[in-house]
Amino acid sequence: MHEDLFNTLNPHQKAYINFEIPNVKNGEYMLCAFHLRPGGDLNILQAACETAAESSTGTNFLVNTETPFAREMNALVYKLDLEKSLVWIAYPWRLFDRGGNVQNILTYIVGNVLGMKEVSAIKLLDVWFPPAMLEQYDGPSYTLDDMRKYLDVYDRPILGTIIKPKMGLTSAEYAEACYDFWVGGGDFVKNDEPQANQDFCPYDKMVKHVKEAMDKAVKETGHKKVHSFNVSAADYDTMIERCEMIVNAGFEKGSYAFLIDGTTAGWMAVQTLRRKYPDVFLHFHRAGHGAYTRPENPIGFSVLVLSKFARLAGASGIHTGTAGVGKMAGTPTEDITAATGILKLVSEGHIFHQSWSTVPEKDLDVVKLAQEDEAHHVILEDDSWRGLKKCTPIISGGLNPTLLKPFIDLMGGVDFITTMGAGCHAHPKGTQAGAKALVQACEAYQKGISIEEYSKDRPELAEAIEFFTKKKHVDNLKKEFS
Ligand code: CAP
Ligand code: MG
Ligand code: MG
Ligand code: MG
Repeated sequence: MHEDLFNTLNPHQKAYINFEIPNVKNGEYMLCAFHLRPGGDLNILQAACETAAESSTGTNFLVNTETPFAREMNALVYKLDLEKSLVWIAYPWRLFDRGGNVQNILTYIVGNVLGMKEVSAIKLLDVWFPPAMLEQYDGPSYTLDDMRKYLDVYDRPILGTIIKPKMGLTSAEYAEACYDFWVGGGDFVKNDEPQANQDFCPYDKMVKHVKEAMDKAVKETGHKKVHSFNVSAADYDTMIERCEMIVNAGFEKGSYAFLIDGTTAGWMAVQTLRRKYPDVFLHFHRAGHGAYTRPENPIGFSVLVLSKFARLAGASGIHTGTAGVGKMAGTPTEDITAATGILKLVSEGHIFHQSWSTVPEKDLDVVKLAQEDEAHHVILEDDSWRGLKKCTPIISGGLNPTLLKPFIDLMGGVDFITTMGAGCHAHPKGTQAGAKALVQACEAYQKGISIEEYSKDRPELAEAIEFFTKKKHVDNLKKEFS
């Protein structure tokens, strides 16, 4: 197969290819599928082998220090689709740092190779983990199922907001906005991704005021509430200090989550939080991911790949995008594939069929597990040894109550957290009304009634429809005439 291309390979490149691996899914290999275009005067197979070399044991020349064992650790190009410019590479996962380290894997497969001259385009589209490898990684601990239990919220998305303006409120003003959202009926409030210890909103004061606001809202509504605190920081000690401040502020277990800016704070921060606080919802915000994932970006990796590694690392949830419904670039193919890929126990990726069970797929147990999972039954609560728990899609970015049903219809389910910033705080009658409009939009969905119909005697929803539809109309007009 591809004889003509194979004959162009030099001995160095030939050490990183094998179209005859008897069974790539024998458990030895983590599999990657790249969209790849060659650089310089290389052909795609030469570029693919150079990529396999640089992303495993090699460099740009065959070195005299190579040993027969080292050669066994070579990543291997094992499949090629010339038409689509796709390349499949198998990585002996013995290459990776033991002890379940995710940053080490990414340093290999989307490290130097993204900067190599031998490629002009390289995007990791999908990755496949063998069951035996999954055993070595933490996976999520505290999940959406635990949050549902704490909030007593089932059969609908968790309704959340991000406090806006993104920055600039004092801690008291910030907490006031939390209170307004919670008494308006919202479940979940997150810090925005840059919230930290700014002089006008000191961290300790923000935590204290949020606790007061939450206590007040729980008392008045009779419902539990959750706040996701951004614990990203300059260093490990400061991050832990922020976590401990929250843990010791008197919050009930389950009423707080830790948010981490995973792209800018790094995978070590993500895994540190997962290991130090397994009983806290670990909220992965992905600000900065666009540099790698935007659909039009030829170099980087897909939203699905980012999200799969977040599940492997043990994030309880990660933002997976609004599939183009909201303000961020994204498509159903990208964002819904990512969302279902990390939520379910067995799912179809862009290239690979992935089971997150550590029981071999042929085992009837997995089939039963997957069916239970589809039925949204809690199956890995006590017996997570059988697989990696669900990682929650967090759906945010330009959403508002009128867009809830359109997204649910795209997602094909309600097992996610949605956070609407402007979608609540830009409501003409303010945050509480914004929250009420979101709750009403969700009620309408659950009752199978259109929001227009349902808003007839619900002014908050009616005003949201009027305001956000008009705004969208104005935006479209601007686009037309710009
Ligand atoms: C949403 C948001 C989130 C985005 C990130 C923002 O605010 O707070 O950071 O959701 O995008 O700052 O844009 P709005 P993604 O609801 O006001 O847009 O979820 O795609 O990672
Ligand atoms: Mg396990
Ligand atoms: Mg934000
Ligand atoms: Mg069970």
